[in-house]
Amino acid sequence: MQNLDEILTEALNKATRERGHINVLIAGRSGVGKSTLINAVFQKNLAETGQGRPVTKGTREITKEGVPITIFDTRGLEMKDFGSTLVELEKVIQDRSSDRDSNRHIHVAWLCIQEDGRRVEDAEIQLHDMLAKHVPLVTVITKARSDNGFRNKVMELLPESRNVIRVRAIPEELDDGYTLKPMGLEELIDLTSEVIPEGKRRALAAAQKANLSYKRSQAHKIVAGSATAAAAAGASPIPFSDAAILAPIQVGMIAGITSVFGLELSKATLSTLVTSAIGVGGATFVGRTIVVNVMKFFPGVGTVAGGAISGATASAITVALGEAYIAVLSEIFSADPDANPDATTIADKLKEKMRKRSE
Ligand SMILES: Nc1nc2c(ncn2[C@@H]2O[C@H](COP(=O)(O)OP(=O)(O)OP(=O)(O)O)[C@@H](O)[C@H]2O)c(=O)[nH]1
Ligand SMILES: [Mg+2]
Repeated sequence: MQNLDEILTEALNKATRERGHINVLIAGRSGVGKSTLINAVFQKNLAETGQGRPVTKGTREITKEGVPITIFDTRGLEMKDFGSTLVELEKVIQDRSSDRDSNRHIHVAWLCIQEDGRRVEDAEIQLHDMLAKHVPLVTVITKARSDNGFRNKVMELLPESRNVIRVRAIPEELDDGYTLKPMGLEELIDLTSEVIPEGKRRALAAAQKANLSYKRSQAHKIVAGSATAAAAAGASPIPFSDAAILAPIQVGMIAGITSVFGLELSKATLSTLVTSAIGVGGATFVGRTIVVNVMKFFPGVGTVAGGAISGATASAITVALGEAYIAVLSEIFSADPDANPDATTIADKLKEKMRKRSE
């Protein structure tokens, strides 16, 4: 029989492994808005507050503890020795893509060109040619205001782009008092998701803050997977005394959802969620207590028929728990994409949400 610590450790390891780490290369001339875009799209003002480390003369690698992304911020396109920069960069990309650990590959590149100049330079075309040879390339037209056919021109000149997206990373105030709202950021995440390996989507969901629906859709996939696992566990009805076998599935699901929403994946966080939201007291029969308490929260959802839990019930209570948790996190992050809620706050809201659902 597993104790709580073992259940939590297993759930955390699985969630961390399945989330993985994504590497995004963001290239463009100085001043096109790369740092602004990074801060608008990813968590925690990565471009300003992240740890930067030079990789080549023109490229630095930015990371931040707890955010499963590494950004390769590439500039120097306007330098005279751009040719050697390009060779150096290509070598970095090739070395990484031959690494056996897929968490080290560069998974996608964003080539940023600003709309203002309405020009695509030679250096940008060369960079496009080189990048597209090795990684999926998305071209980003930054500081978008009025297209006037520029996007078509870009598609013509940079034909290997998997997509060309116009974005405005920050609001722009016009002289007459109008303000243009940010645009294109959600779409940039959706289109990026389409070109990266499926195994990197959870890391993308976790690292970004611009697209809440994307986090939700990744979380729903986790719920669906857990529901299937729970149904399989109950394929021959689970005697009530063995309900504990569902606990790792449900705690694993909570850990997975926590991870795609970009919250800290620590034992302390997960432990607070499980103990205070679901209510787990003593150390004996923890697994069963978790499942029994979840069932108590959703009395209408499934029943213990003849002293056993059917596959349908096991799956239904798992879905109810997962959906309640997604709803709580969605509310928190739609109120504030930069929210940094502590585990106790989340646990209280989850308990409240489950109470409401059970009424
Ligand atoms: N209006 C408007 N201004 C923007 C936008 N994105 C960036 N800027 C401005 O453009 C300037 C340059 O932006 P950065 O993000 O520093 O550009 P960068 O590409 O990181 O520049 P380097 O780090 O020098 O390579 C800043 O003044 C930004 O505020 C945008 O979407 N709209
Ligand atoms: Mg910058």
